Amino acid sequence: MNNILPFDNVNQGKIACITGANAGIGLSTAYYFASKGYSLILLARRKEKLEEVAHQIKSMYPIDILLITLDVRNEMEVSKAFSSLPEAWNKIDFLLNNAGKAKGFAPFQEGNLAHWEEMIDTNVKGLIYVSRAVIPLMMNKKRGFIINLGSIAGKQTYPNGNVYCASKAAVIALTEGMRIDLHTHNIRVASISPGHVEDTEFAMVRFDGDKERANIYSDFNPLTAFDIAETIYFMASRPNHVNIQDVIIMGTQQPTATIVHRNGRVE
Ligand code: 8X3
Repeated sequence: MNNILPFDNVNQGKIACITGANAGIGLSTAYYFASKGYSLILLARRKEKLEEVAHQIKSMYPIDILLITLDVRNEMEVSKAFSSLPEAWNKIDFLLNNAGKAKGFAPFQEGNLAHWEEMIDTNVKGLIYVSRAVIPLMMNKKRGFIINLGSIAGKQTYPNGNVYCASKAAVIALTEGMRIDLHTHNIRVASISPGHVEDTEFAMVRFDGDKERANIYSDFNPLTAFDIAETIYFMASRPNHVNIQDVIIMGTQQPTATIVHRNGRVE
């Protein structure tokens, strides 16, 4: 799933922190930033998988990696992890708030409360907890860049998307709020909102492991996690006076959240 990039040490000494680093866009971004010489702080819930990810990345790129196993929904764990970072790791340059999920796809009147709590706790509250813990470190450094993973769902509400769409609309609002409050601290804040992205766990999680329902990418050419990682790196690698604030990125066959031209894998 990850295009192999040659190593370039252009960001030596810089630290990028990525949440939800075990899969999909987070994983692809971890590889991408590693290839560009960043040291990585990788956060995820599954310890063994995270260790395997770090092992694979290190086998390809000579960078340092710090692993933090936690659930971003746990505010105590999040604040403890960031307030007790080793000295060598507490000057974070870049944060990708990627941890997030969709659970369920039903009309609001039939929605599952547990699914809603899980999405709000992860997509909104988790992002708030991590940002609140990382921002003071960036303020100490008088520099930083935060990219929040939005979604086309946060820009265009679609049928059955209800609470997921609301959670991603909140990500966009939080991005704007953080940007307004942090610009005087020389901290850039931006969001990226993709449409359909394959080679992620998104559809399988949304449809609770139902492979048939999750088979939503085979009859058109969606974005890949690599496409998003590449764009995130482009945003992050602009000069410090440039902030690409808000990116909507869609596959060519998907002009809106609800329209997909399912006429095969057009290149
Ligand atoms: C993922 C994209 O359109 O399935 O957030 O909501 S979509």
